[in-house]
Amino acid sequence: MMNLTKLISSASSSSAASRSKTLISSSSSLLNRSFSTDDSKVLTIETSIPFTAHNCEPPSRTVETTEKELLGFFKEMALMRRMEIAADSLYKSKLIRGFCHLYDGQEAVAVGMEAAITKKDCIITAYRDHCIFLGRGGTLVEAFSELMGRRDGCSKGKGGSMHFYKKDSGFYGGHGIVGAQVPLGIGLSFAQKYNKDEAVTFAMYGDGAANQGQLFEALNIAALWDLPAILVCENNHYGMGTAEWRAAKSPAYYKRGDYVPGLKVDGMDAFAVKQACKFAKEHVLQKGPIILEMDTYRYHGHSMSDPGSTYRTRDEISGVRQERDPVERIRKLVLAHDLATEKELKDMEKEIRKEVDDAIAQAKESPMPEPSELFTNVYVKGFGVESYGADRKEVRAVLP
Ligand SMILES: Cc1ncc(C[n+]2csc(CCOP(=O)(O)OP(=O)(O)O)c2C)c(N)n1
Ligand SMILES: [Mg+2]
Repeated sequence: MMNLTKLISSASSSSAASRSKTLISSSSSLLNRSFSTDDSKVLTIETSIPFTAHNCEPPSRTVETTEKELLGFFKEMALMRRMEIAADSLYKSKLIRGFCHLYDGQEAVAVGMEAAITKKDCIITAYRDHCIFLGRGGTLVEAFSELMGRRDGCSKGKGGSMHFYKKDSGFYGGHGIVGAQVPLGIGLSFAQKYNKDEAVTFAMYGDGAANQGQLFEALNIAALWDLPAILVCENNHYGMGTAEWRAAKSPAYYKRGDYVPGLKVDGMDAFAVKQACKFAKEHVLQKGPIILEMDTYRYHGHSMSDPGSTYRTRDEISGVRQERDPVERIRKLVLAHDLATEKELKDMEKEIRKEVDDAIAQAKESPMPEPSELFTNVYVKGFGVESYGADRKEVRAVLP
């Protein structure tokens, strides 16, 4: 069993209450009780713990933000949380079928990363992809339609939970083969460098995938050619039901690139994630790849078929919720800066709930894809793909 105290306290050196005191270094505007926050008003926030660096100088713990961004973080993360909880219910009522991997607990990674980059930068991830898609500007209706296999889904209802895409804002999926998205991400970063885009790629993978050979092969090429690639290891401490210590000789994933620099980040602190991603983007554009290990946690089981409580204790899960929850962390900051009252935040959550329910209702109206759609989006159009029989002599079909 994972070391419970270590997991819970790894990112909280002090209690939540005393922590929020040290976090606030700007004067909070007592008068600003409405949501008409000032976009230009700069606040400075201290990250929960310092960054731990490998082969590089770590960035500062002091992060700049604005009132608008802080409140925006709360809204985005609460929306993601609600979307995942609703997906859980839809799965249980059999409106979502097949695989479904939820992201609740890990929201700070998606939100913090997005805050540091632009849509010219690319993201590619594994199957735990719903919230990354939302972060890239995908809509709730597209997300729920995809989950329920409907035509209005972001992959036309043909991808499902594991294969969300939004290419027009640099999101390249949504991949089911563990680790396989990392070499693809390195390919994206190669294209960015080749085309002189001045943009970077975030290739995300889990602690389980971190032990795969293809990751190191791709990293070698990325380092050799100084590609603008950021490898983001979302360390939620389990690969399915296997705790990291049972799978990895060294679970210090930020150091696993050896000659490639790395940074360990509190992945439950959206501002630490933002700071790390900003730092990483500047780094890779000049010096080639870096690894960011995000220390995070998933509340749900691995997928909907895993209750998530056989290989870890309930105390461990509730301990992380109480001490490190990413949404609660932001709520405390909003309150400490007096940007909203507790009631106003609760009302915002009610609104979010309604927004999610409305999106589900709309997604349910979306029809299933036509059967002819089975043959589209499989191969690139115009390549004249032909299908042969087993004898390979007779052409049986020419795919559209
Ligand atoms: C090549 C390959 N091997 C095994 C699997 C089955 N599998 C799916 S998810 C998973 C665990 C991966 O864990 P991790 O990388 O930590 O990601 P997390 O689910 O925690 O986000 C495994 C073994 C797979 N999909 N692909
Ligand atoms: Mg994992």
